Amino acid sequence: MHNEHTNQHFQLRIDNGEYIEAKDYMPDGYRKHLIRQISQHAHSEVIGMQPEGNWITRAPSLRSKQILLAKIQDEGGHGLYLYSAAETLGISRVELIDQLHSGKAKYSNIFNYPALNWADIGAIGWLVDGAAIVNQVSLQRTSYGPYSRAMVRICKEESFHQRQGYEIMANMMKGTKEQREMAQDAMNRWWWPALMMFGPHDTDSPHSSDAVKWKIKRETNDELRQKFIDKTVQQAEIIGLTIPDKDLKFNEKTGHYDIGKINWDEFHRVINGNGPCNKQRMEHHIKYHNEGAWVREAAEAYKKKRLAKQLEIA
Ligand code: BYC
Repeated sequence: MHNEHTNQHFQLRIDNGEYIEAKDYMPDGYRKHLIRQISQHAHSEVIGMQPEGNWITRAPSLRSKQILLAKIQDEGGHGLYLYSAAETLGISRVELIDQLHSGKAKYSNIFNYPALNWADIGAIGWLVDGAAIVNQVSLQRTSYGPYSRAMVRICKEESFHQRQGYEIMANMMKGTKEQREMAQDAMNRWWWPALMMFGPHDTDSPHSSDAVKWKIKRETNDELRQKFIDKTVQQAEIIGLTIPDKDLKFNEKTGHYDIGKINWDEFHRVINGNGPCNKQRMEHHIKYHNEGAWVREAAEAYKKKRLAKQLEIA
């Protein structure tokens, strides 16, 4: 009875557009959904550093190297804001990383594809960050305060990332025949996985109905995917790239672009551990996590020492 009453009050607060803070009452399901989503988002930011990190030493100019470095550093920072937001819900960083390493926690499908050449760095910035920002702009108004505030900061940096990628693609499309072919090839490989980033169709998305009721999601997977498609088709046209979808068509009635069928078998294969790079991504993360153990131990020892000193002074 007591819980029913508090759940009703919680829902009223959500319906009134209030933000929920860490110490406020929240139903278990709300807390669990947030821990799952925020931690998966954090893991995606950090794992997402790998395909791009591979190209820092091979960037074609000092300018592009500096920009790529800054972008990848931002992503590490986004991971930190998000891990911190997840920790406010009562889970530790150690548990979150364990869930990643054991395969219990997912990360975005997109980072299980390889970045084969410089055009892929353009496609990642333009399409992957472009898809991410459409989702994240919407999440700025998510109902959990710490997640929402992390998103506001992340979005400011993310829009620069999208432009970094679009600039690379636009420059390649102004280049030689080979460069234009490279850009189109990257577009062909990244387009469909980028559309999958928004998750399954609304009718097949088990978590969506609670997420919408609790205003964790302010727009659904399909609504956000459509926004991304409408925006990106026009950007592709401007620089002369072709969207690799023979069924793509502007629908006069709806005012949106219709697309062909997404390969959901591929999506499920990839998010369940069997994409082209899943094994490599996880091995890399585990290796460097283990090699960094001494840094965590040193930080912990320093914290204890400072605490002891403070107690001594007090
Ligand atoms: N990849 O019921 P659904 C970035 C899973 S990184 C993998 O719709 P939900 C960047 C889903 O987890 C951007 N798994 O779930 C970084 C669930 O499985 P579980 C990352 C996916 O949570 C570096 C199942 O499918 N952005 O910006 O309501 C460089 C059913 O799905 C995916 C975020 O994480 C996927 N794409 O909705 C460049 C945004 N989609 O957990 C860029 C925050 C679905 O039951 N997250 N699944 O085992 C969200 O908005 C939501 O979690 C999603 C999915 C829309 C992704």
